[in-house]
Amino acid sequence: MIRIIVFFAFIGLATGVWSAPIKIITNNWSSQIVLSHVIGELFKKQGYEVAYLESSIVEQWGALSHGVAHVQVEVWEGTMATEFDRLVAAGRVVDMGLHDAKTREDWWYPDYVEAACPGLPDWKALKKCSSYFSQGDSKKGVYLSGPWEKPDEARIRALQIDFEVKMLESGDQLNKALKAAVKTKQPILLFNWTPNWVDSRIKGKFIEFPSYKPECETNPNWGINKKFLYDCGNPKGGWLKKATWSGFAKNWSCADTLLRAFSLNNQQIASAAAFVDVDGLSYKAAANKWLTQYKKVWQGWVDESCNR
Ligand code: TMO
Repeated sequence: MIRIIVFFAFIGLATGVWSAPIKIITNNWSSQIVLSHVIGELFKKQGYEVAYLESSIVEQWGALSHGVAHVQVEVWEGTMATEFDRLVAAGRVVDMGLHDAKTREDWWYPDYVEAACPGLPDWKALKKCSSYFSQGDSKKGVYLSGPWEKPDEARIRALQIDFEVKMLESGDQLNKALKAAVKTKQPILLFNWTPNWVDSRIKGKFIEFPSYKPECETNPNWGINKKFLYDCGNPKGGWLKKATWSGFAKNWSCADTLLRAFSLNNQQIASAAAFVDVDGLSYKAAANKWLTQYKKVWQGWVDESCNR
């Protein structure tokens, strides 16, 4: 019996089949989850075992730093740069390079609201028409955020606009709120990002806050409010990167090479989101559809000597 176990253990080691699974982080918006499954399927083609670990973007950094999780396919500048840069500098997390995509994450509205709030997309228009975005008895405007934005309350305070934040739990909840509002042309101001399914489906704009500078978040004296931080928007034309645990390359070298080559443009990421948020596919089915549609793209990343 022991001999048989030792024999199979040896086969397992020799083929890599029994090595530890690569743990891929899944967050709470569609493109990230679909693309996690896309890279997972490609790792499997290399003979690796794959597991998925659901995490918030706050908690993922601890998991990546300690090797509890190993891969993050979408690190967005607007919401994640601070922690990412700090951990890369400390050698805890590896910067696996850029996607081609240029990103933006910020307050956003569908174009029909402009009729009731002249001056948009300039943020100063929000000073005059906050009540248009109110709900119930309150006169305060309501801004719907997801669980990722920078401190919105701090921005509201610094820019002195009469808004309150209603935080939803996921991209899916934001999508539902947006789709419902658009159907009946209700006022809505919410967190959105690009690339996303919204890009090709709903005409709208980001609010133009004062331009982002890193000092806006570190030096209260910077910007139009001399007392408070966050008197600016998120970056425009932001970067999108991939990240791994520091031990990744040593343990899974073919996967490391593949992930470095994995680079998507805006359209490729937006369609990953649309397969779920517009077409209603499951994340897994969306990943399979994506792999079929973009076969030429991903075949270019695959080192044939790594495939089994
Ligand atoms: C992190 N996100 C893409 C939802 O802004």
